[in-house]
Amino acid sequence: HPVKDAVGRVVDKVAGAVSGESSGEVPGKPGSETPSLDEPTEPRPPAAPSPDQSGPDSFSPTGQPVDVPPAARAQGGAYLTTAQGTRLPDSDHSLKAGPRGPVLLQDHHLREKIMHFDHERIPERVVHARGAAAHGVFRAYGNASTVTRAAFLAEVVETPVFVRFSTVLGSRGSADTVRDTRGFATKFYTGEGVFDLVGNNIPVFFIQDAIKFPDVIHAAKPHPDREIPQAQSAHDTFWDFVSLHTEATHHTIWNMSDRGIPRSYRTMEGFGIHTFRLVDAEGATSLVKFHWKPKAGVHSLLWEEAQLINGTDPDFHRRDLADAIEAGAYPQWELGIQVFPDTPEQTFEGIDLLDPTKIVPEELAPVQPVGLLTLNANPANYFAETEQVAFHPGHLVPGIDVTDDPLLAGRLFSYLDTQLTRLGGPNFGQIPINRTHAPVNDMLRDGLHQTAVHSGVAPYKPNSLDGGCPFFAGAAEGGYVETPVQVPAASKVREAPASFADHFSQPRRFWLSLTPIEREHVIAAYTFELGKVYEQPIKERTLRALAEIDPYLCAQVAQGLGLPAPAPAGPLPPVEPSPALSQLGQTWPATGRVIGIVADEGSDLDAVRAVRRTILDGGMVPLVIAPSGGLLGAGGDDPVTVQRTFATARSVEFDAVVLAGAPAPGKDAYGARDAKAGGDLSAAAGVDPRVVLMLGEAFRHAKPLGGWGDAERALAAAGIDTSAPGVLVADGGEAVLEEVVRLLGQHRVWDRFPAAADIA
Ligand code: HDE
Repeated sequence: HPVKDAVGRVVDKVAGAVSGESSGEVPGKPGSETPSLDEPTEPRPPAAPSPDQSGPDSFSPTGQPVDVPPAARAQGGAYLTTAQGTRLPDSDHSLKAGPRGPVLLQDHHLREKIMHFDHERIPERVVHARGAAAHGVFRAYGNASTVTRAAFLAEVVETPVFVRFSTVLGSRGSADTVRDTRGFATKFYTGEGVFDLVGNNIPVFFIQDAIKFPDVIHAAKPHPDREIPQAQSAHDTFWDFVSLHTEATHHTIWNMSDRGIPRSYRTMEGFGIHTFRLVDAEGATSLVKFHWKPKAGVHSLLWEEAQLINGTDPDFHRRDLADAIEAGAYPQWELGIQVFPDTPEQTFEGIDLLDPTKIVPEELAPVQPVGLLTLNANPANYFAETEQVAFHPGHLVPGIDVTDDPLLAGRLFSYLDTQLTRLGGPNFGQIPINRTHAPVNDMLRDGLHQTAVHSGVAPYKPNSLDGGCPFFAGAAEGGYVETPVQVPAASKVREAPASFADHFSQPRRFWLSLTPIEREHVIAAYTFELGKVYEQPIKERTLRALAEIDPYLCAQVAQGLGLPAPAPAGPLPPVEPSPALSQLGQTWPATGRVIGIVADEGSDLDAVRAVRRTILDGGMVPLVIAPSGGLLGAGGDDPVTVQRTFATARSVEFDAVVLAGAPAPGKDAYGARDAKAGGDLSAAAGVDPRVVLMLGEAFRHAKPLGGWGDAERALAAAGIDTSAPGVLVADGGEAVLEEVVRLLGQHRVWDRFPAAADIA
């Protein structure tokens, strides 16, 4: 029920939300109790002409309705028209002087159609070009009222949001699972104006001053001569820059860790990076850092998986986000803040809060939850929403202010500026996805793509002709009043503060906080990336930086490169690890994880149905994989829809794989009959080789595996010992599933890795 607050904003009061706590319940969408990813096996009849002549309804690929607000509908009327609404009898043939004659210049429809098509593309983002987005809702717990007057945080209200995730380096059509930083940008449509939290999945940045941004991006983007490599940092110019510019060391080690290859956008943390200044209702200020904590846990891919996915499904993260939302497994994050006193030094425990290459360990300043984000709807149109959304760190609301972080200062200029090129003029705020939900009463006028028809004759202040309107709002009327922060008397200089000179103690802390398995991944990543570098001096310089982080890390990478390991310049500083930086060792819900069920006509279909239902009820996504598409048990009352075939499935799509065995052992299993019939595949021990490949990969990637019936035969064909960790063959599907779900809580069966024994 919309409720208006004191300043007339429409806000939704949330019943029962508890300060500082999440209820765990997902705001429901109608009919979501039976989510299904079944693809239609029967052709759908064409849509009947709509009597009200409205545009077609939007459907997802699995036939679920997509909500487009009526006001945003671009189509109306039953007939094809020109852009001017003139009905058309034909759109397949140009107007010609006779069927074989020349095309006539007077063909206005041809001219309009081709003209519009010629201009369909807009410049892609200069960074973060590749992205995927979703709509959702942010529900504040209200406890942040102690530090901010921003109503969307300080009151128990729901605020609509639009979130865009992205990679940084690749072009718009590049693959999703490259090693890169991920963007995590949230637009809050609050009653007091738009607030954008434009963050990343890594809490530090490559540079401390915005003036270096063109340098780091030019170095990281493909080489200017051949424009390769696409979407990756494994090349000379990147390592040249970061090895010369050692303030990038901290961000780089995060990139080389598992954080650089997230399992899913749903399993990423997000960070505002910069320190912001919050202002409460009395005007008291605090310094804060923003954190997004995924309810599904923080999980990553393995490097081999990431590489396979880039080929088999370059849209992996985009598809994963959309599928999860469509299945009703709504991704959720808690927004948390680390709060520091706003002292003149702007440091905390000796850490400079204005240095965006530094974190404050959570053990020193706990992350306090202040609200819950739920993504519950996919965009209806990629271009209109995901491509045209324009974020800006300067979109602020009363109660949230910026600090003098020199990186943030440059961003406050850049994000408006870039939209002029990308969206073609200063009126991009009028594009539906960018429109604020608060009333707008500005004095900005005209410009390219102006869609508003402004009334009044006096778009200036002071005026008497429009009655002096509109009026200024002070703090009492909800105005954005800048915090009167003292600026120290100083001379103009092009210099960084002395505290910005420490480039290695924090990367060292990060390294020391990782478990042995995670450290092995970091070593492998540096060795891979530097192995792709041609220039020897760049590798040597990077090894010198690694020596300042840790001698073991440096020695291992040096060995992989076949180079001597340098010694650090001096004794390494003592640093305390921060266990919160490790992704391992915690247990998470299995919600939203994808479980492949390998089945064929010989399988016990009752068991398949039951397991599928249990997976769905647990908020996970089951995908039935069979030799060919269509239905299993098509002749029976309750056939099972096949969602992946042996030709389209690859292990990397699944978090776990279970084998729905035949009740009676001894028959050919999992499509081997079909494979033999096809004559071009050799079936090992009566098991389709594609199943053997899937099981082998899933085992190598430490995924839970299980099965019932004669499943053991397929595992044996893949050379998998059923007594290995995380492999379970039982009598029935339910017991297997229980164990698989338990194992998914730790994401992978880490015991399968040699270093696992060392994990505390
Ligand atoms: Fe950005 N960044 N950035 N950035 N950034 C852009 O804005 C820029 C930085 C981030 O999904 C651009 O609309 C400068 C830090 C995200 O649409 C551009 C500097 C962080 C996105 C721009 C930074 C980010 C962008 C390109 C150095 C994490 C994607 C298109 C001072 C806190 C937003 C656009 C989306 C996008 C400039 C550094 C995050 C050119 C100059 C630090 C998530 O304005």
